Amino acid sequence: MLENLTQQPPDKIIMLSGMFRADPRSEKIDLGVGVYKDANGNTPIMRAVKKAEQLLWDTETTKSYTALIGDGGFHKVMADLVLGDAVEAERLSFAHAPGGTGAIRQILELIKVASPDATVWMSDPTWPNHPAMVKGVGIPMRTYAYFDADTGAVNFDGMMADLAEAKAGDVVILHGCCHNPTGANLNETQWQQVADLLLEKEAIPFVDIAYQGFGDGLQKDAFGVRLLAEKCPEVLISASCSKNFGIYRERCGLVIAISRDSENAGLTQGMLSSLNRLNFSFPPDHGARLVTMVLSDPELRADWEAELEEVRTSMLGLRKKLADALRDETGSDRYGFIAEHRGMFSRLGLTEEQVTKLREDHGIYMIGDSRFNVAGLSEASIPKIAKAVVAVGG
Ligand code: PLP
Ligand code: TYF
Repeated sequence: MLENLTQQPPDKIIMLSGMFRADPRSEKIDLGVGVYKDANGNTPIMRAVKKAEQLLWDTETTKSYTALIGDGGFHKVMADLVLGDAVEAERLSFAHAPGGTGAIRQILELIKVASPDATVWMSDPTWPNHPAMVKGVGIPMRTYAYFDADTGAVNFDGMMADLAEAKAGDVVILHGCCHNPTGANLNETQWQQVADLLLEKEAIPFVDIAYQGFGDGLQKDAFGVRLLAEKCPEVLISASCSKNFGIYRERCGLVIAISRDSENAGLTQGMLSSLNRLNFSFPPDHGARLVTMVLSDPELRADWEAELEEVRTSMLGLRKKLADALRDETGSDRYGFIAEHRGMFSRLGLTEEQVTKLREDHGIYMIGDSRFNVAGLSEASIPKIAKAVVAVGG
């Protein structure tokens, strides 16, 4: 049987991490996979998360199962974090899933059963797991224009023109903030226009929010998702706790579905519960427990918010320093967009060959589309990176 299997395309981001680890050069620089790193290159456990973990060790009395959809306390704190008071609680349903990726998968399966004829739209470009998973679930997909490589900004006219072709019942994936891979984001007016267009077309927004707090701050990063929640009768949301709580390997993500009314929310809740049971029964609890403790305890929450703010501002500082260094090296402002972008990523706009040269000749690792992880930069490496970019012709 197993000899019938065919070779599957690798995840290019994960493959690059393997190549980096295997590189013996001590001066190598990892700007690949989207994991936060501090000034020493470590991915720390956040202070409040560590304290919650210690508290949990002292107070946890059972490891018995939770519920198929995870713990209600976790749903509540996360709904509050992501949505604030944008929508009545009775219209919400939830499913805790293994990571934001797991939440995306569950949403796609929900779409497949609820609306077999729907097309799922995604930005061009987007996180490679979006098309891979949509294809894997067997849903037709289309892309909408998103990025203007010449200016480094959102190609908003192109986006609106493409989305105008969405049919009633189609689902449109939007990055809640900190677009991966481009770092270019919608402004508040543009979010309004997208919301109005989706309402007019009766298309359903699916907001993937994986970096809340990494862009302009916890509240501002939720502007788009909250606006859609206020305006649209149905919204699907996948929220990841991997980055903003630094609990990547705990696999903590959440489906939040907004239905038209409480009756539909009950139906949605039933299906989400069933989908969890069919795929993995109970979700992993540890990460969700930590998130719930941090968000419920005023002291832990304040410390978490403070540390998240340190992370956010340090990435903004690194963006500015790289943009400045590239301006000095090139004598032009063509990399100025790096300081304007938000989140963990931007694309330098290099060719695949130039990216390969950066890796082979300079030990600088970034994704083939020239996406780099801002948190992988450091004060020490920025001048070297700027010189190398110019040396490869960037
Ligand atoms: N969505 C986007 C756009 C991402 O970049 C990521 C990656 O971190 C995720 C979702 C989900 O990540 P995880 O499954 O680690 O929570
Ligand atoms: O884009 C990134 O680098 C992060 C991490 O299959 C990631 O979102 C990368 C690949 C993957 C899962 C997570």
